[in-house]
Amino acid sequence: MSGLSWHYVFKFIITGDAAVGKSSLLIRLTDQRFLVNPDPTLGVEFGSKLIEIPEENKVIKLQCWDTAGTESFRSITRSYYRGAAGCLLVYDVTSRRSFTNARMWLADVREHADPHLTCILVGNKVDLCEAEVAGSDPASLPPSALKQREVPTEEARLWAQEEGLLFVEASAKSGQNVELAFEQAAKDILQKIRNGVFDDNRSPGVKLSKPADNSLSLEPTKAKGSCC
Ligand SMILES: Nc1nc2c(ncn2[C@@H]2O[C@H](COP(=O)(O)OP(=O)(O)OP(=O)(O)O)[C@@H](O)[C@H]2O)c(=O)[nH]1
Ligand SMILES: [Mg+2]
Repeated sequence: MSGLSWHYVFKFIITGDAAVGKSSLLIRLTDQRFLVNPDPTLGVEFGSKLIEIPEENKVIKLQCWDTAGTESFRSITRSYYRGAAGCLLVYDVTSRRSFTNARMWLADVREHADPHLTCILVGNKVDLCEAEVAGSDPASLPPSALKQREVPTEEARLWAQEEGLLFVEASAKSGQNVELAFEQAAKDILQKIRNGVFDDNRSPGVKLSKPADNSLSLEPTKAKGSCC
């Protein structure tokens, strides 16, 4: 794949309650950084990243719209859902409320985005219950360590299954499973393209990098900068 820029461009949205770590996940993906005190997103922010799917021999350009979780921006952020091929639906594993609200975010996404959109439920901030994730005996942990998690993994996995969502727990802070979350969603979209569910002529969230000579393009299309 030397010299090749990308095979497809996929539009992604990142949604969920305020402060669950949506922007942090995107910054981790694009910049491999973590900010302890990031500014809340005002409306939407944009980030872009090339990811490689070696099993498919494909390079995908992810164009990600990171939306504000704050209610007052809802009408603005909804307008960015249109045509998205992928969605990261994020909750915070230490906040049951953010998990409960994920139902509402999902309903909103389904109403405004492409009906065939691939959605991955991401339980963020697992670093806060690291000892538990590492498989320590819960009885040996201090009460403060156990109190942190409010959403059991299995409960979230079950709900994701019922709703036809992919599922992963991640940490923007440690980087655990962040790239994996985007990769899993991208792989699922590739599968849908193969099955004819997405079509780059009909689906605005999926674009083939079109070459002049009918082989894959070696020239990047004009890069989009950060926005809003
Ligand atoms: N411990 C821990 N903290 C995190 C993680 N991800 C985000 N945070 C923190 O959670 C807070 C909110 O993070 P943001 O990324 O701004 O959350 P957001 O979902 O984009 O919030 P809005 O833009 O307001 O909707 C910040 O203090 C982050 O440092 C994580 O994986 N682990
Ligand atoms: Mg944000």
